[in-house]
Amino acid sequence: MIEGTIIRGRGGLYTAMDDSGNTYVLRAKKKFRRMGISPLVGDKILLTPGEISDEHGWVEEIHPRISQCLRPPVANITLLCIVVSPQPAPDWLLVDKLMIFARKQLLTPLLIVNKADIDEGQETLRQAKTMYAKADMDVFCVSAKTGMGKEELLSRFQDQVCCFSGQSGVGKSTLLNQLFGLQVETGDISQKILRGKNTTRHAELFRFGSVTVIDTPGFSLLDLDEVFDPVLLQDYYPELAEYAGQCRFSPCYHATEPGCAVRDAEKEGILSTERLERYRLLLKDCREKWRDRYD
Ligand SMILES: Nc1nc2c(ncn2[C@@H]2O[C@H](COP(=O)(O)OP(=O)(O)OP(=O)(O)O)[C@@H](O)[C@H]2O)c(=O)[nH]1
Ligand SMILES: [Mg+2]
Ligand SMILES: [Zn+2]
Repeated sequence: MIEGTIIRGRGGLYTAMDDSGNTYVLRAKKKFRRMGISPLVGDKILLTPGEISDEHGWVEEIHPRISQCLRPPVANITLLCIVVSPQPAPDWLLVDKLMIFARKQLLTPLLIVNKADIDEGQETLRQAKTMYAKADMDVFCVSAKTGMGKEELLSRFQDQVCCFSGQSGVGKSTLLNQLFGLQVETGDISQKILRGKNTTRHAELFRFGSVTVIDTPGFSLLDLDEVFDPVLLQDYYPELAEYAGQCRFSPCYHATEPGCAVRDAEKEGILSTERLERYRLLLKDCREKWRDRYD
């Protein structure tokens, strides 16, 4: 059997690559379905190649995952790169949700502000830096078009398995092409709705020396579908950690409680109101799901 990594999968057919760069088309053994597991892009596997050249082989074993993301569905990534751009305009709530997903998986989230060449006055970057200054999230500014900021990003990517994620049209595939000289298909922004057109349809993994990158399809809706105790939500906001135990109520949700240290810091302009308003929106959602969890 051969060790490989799944680089793409569609319609039950998976493509895996071995260390020498050979690729294999495979199907998953039936036992995986019984186990309720399906292979994901990024999975490390054991495979047997097809016996004749045009016959598919088999995914025999899936090695334990060091991380698993469901949105986008990828395995073993170490960095979740959230890409935003001035056009389409950033959906910061989506960014926050992706950050929460990343932190729940113990993955490092990282924010990439792309299209610096059309970001007048670097407004998107400025917003990002203000909102996430204390959120323990690195913010990179690049232009996939001109290559600006490319070197910094590449050095951060060394030895990492990075997954590009974010809205359609922000330039994830263009950035991949710029970073590695690829020619992945990219799309336009619809002038009517100022949104991307969902050009990338499937996750795909690329490897360049010690850097592994997965391109994924853009999306605009994301549910915090996992049900968890709403008091835990604040744990995914690094900027709130230093206020733990300083509020009058315990636990404090930092929503409307009096004597709340987080709200005080917000009023003093130490914490970002925009980010906290979005936190409260997610908190509300989280509370409703928690309340209805036995329905
Ligand atoms: N001006 C400018 N345009 C860019 C930049 N990066 C990407 N674009 C343009 O943005 C559009 C969308 O780029 P894509 O790379 O297809 O976006 P995507 O995020 O992969 O979109 P999906 O695959 O649909 O999720 C294309 O017209 C690109 O040329 C950039 O840095 N500057
Ligand atoms: Mg794309
Ligand atoms: Zn509080």
